[in-house]
Amino acid sequence: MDKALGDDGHRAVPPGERSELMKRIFSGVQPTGNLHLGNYLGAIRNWVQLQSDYECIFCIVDLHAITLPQDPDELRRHTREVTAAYVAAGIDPERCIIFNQSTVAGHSQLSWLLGCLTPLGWLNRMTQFKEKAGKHRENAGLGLYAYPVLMAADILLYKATHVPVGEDQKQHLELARDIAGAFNRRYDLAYFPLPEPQILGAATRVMSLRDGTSKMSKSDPSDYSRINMTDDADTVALKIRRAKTDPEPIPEDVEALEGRPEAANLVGIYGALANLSRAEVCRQYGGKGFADFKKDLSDLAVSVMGPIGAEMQRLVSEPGYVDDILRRGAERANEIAERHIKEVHDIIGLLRP
Ligand code: AQP
Repeated sequence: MDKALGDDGHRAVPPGERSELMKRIFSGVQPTGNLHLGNYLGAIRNWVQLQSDYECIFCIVDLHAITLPQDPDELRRHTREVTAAYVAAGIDPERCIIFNQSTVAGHSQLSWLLGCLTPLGWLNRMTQFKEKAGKHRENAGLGLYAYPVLMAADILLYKATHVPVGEDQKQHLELARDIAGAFNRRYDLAYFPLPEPQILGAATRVMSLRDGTSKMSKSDPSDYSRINMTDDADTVALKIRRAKTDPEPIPEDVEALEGRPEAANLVGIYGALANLSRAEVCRQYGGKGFADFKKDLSDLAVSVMGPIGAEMQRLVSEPGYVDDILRRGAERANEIAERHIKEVHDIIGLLRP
């Protein structure tokens, strides 16, 4: 094979770029309020572990948030709150780049460029659009429909190689890979790495406390469906006490959780918080009723989430400190983004006179 060609037969990137392609993480959370245990266990907690092995870029994806209507003051407040959650959970703003998406123009720029080569058929397959647009599809905004292209741009703008997300984002990640491949093929270059999803940890899909068949979500109208990262100890205990279960005790054999979505969810949450497998939790609590188990679960949830929630509240009360983190993060992100946007313009043939 021609040395200038990559493994997939396309022209390889210059050697100087290689080191930059090695191990870079990009991920984000929408500042849409009600940050919950699912966001923590499925995403943020895993990022804390990754920061020592990867160059990490963690974004507060405010442009994604506005694909649905947001109150401007609430949007600003939630943007600071997500930033505070990252830092309170243990993400080091010196080591990692933390910024909000709208402060780096490259996200919107690359989104347009990638949108021009994304077939509508690929977007029509996205299940999250169907869920969020609901029955009134014709009234849904173009932004909501094009959301996965912006997400591909978020990742590819930094040539991120790995993307740690919860299971619900898997389909969007696959699309990002397809879009990267389409760009590389169109210009016969191995320019964008194909980003690898990292669906990590024991709680890749935490379910609602009210319905074990739907995921815990910020937008669920019932606050009893989720444990918010800022809930106090009494609220956590109340929500867990009221969490839906079934009349059967916890089984000794984990297989017997099959067909018991609410029981499986609570056992899963306990395991994720205690760093135990579901089988280990079943062995420990097998035969016991949910009343005792729920008491232990709330104590555990409060002991893990309480200090993080308290630190979040403390940081949010210091908006100057949070804004400094975002400002510095935006400068660092822009350095990478502007370089890559220039390269992409050159590849496409957009003249920069
Ligand atoms: N229930 C969940 N279990 C595990 N991981 C989850 N994530 C979200 N919900 C769960 C992961 O959290 C990260 C940030 O998610 P997001 O804010 O970008 O949006 P989302 O996936 O749409 O999350 P929500 O909370 O359900 O918001 P709404 O209600 O607005 O849709 C992602 O890595 C996600 O996988």
